[in-house]
Amino acid sequence: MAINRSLLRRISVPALALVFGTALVTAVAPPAFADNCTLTITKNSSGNYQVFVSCGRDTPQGFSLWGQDEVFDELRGQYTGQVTTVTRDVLNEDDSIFNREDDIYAKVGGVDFFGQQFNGRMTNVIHREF
Ligand SMILES: [Ca+2]
Ligand SMILES: [Ca+2]
Repeated sequence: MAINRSLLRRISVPALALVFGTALVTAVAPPAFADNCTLTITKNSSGNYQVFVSCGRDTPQGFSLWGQDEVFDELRGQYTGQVTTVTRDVLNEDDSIFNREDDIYAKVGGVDFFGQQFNGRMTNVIHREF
C-alpha cells in the first residue's frame, strides 16, 4: 500500500504541473490575440450620423457611446449590433462657448475569435465638432 501511494504522488506532481501549465497558457492567450475595437462615425445624406464599431476578427454584439470629459465621462446611448444611426445631438456632448469640440468613444461587447464573451472593450476617441 505504501509503495502505491508513493507512486501516485510521483504521477500526480507532473500531472498537476501539466494542468497548471495549460491553465496559464489559456489565461494568457486571449489578451495576446484580442483585437482592438475601432469606432467610425460618418455623416449620411439625411444629416444624421452612422456609427459603426468593429473589432478585427472578433464580433461586436452591442456597444455604448460615451462622451469623454474631464470630471466624468457621460453615457450618450446604448445600442445592439455593431451599427446604428444617431442624430447630431447624441454626438454633440460639448457645446459650451469654451469648448465645442466633442470627444466620442464606444465600449464594445461581443464574442471573440475563440467564442469567449468580452465586454467594455474601448475604442479610439473621435475628437470632432458635431
Ligand atoms: Ca468632452
Ligand atoms: Ca460640440
